[in-house]
This record gives sequence, structure tokens and C-alpha cells, in this order.
Amino acid sequence: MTAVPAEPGPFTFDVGSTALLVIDMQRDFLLPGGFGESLGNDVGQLARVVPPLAGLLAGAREAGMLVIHTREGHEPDLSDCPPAKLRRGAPSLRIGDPGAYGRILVRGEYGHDIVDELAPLPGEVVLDKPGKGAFYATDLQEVLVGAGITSLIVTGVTTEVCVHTTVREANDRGYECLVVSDCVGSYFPEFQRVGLQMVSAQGGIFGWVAPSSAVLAALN
Ligand code: TIU
Repeated sequence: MTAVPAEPGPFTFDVGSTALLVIDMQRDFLLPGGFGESLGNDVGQLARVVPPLAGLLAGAREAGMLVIHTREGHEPDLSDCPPAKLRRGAPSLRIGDPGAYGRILVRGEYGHDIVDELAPLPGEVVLDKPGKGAFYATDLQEVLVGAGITSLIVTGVTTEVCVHTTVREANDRGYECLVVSDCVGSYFPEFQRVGLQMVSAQGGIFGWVAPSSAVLAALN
């Protein structure tokens, strides 16, 4: 077992039963012209996540940790997109509309895929999810059980939306979750700060929080 100094206390994990979860580091969320910007967000806020996450990803790969990437998006006919989700956003640019990188948040489009710096390696798990949480309508639970995973090191975007939804459910399902503070990002600095506090408050109500430097030190 390895211990990472974290909030609200040490996060202990074993590399063989822990997965690095990289949530939705897609061009549509990170680059201008994608879904994130179509919602009126400052996508520049998310760019800072990429360098530390690339470093953590390299460390996890070196340690032999299971790496799981997720991508939020929909079938080309949008049959898996609830009307309430489809209606949201600026009227000029919705899910399925042509954006700067292909149809917004549609599977198979350039914008739907993961940014080059964090591209999955052959053999790494890539899960496509229609919702904000990584368990809903995916094989995540089966993948984790099959691999004997009991702990998750969670990264990606956005902190208060897809990261929170996933970590809250993972916690309910019995997984111990460490959220990596500099490897998750929000379009809103205030949400980033409070979103991290929410995880570890109340004695770690649904997880732990630590910076990537602490996780990397524990992996070495
Ligand atoms: N809009 C926003 O903050 N997030 C999303 O729509 N999806 C994810 O967080 N991946």
C-alpha cells in the first residue's frame, strides 16, 4: 500500500487495485469552437489542466496502473441524447450542430475525441458516455470489477459537473476516490475551489483531494 498526503487525511492505495480515470479531456470541452464554448464558457480556464495531467498520466503508465479515459458524446442520430440536454445551450449552436471541429459532441467527430497531449495508448480503456456521470449507460462498473479495482484516482473536466457526478456515484458504489486538484478543471475558478472543498469536507464526505505532485511522489 502507498499513502498520499491528502485532504482530509492520507489516501492509501495499491497500484494493482487502483485505476487512473481521465474524464472527458475532449477537444469539444477544451478548445475554442466546441461544446464548452457554445455554452458560453471561457475554455481557456481548462488549458491549465493538460500539462500536470500529462505528467500524471505518464507516471501512472510507468507504474503499470490501469488507465481509463471517458468521452461525453452522442450517437450521430442523437437518439441517446435526452431532449432536455439537447435543448440547452445557445440557440445558434447545440449538440449535433456543426462546430469548429465537426458536429458538436457527436461520436466519431474530431472535436469529440481526446486532446492530442492526452491521447489514449493502444489497449487503454476508452468509454463513451452520454451523460455527465461515467457509470450511466457505460461498462465502467464491469471494467472496474473485472480488473479488481477498488480505488480511483480521478482527473479531467469539469470539476463540478462530470468529475463530481462520477465521484459521487463511485463513492456510493464503494470505490475510494482521490480527486487530483491540479488535474481537474472548471470553467469557473470559484467552482473549482469550492468543488474541491466539497469532496473532502465533512471528513471526506465522498473522497480525498491531493495535488499531482503528491500522487507522483507516492508512485515513485
Ligand atoms: N459544461 C460542463 O461544465 N461540463 C460538461 O458539460 N461536461 C463535463 O463536465 N464533461
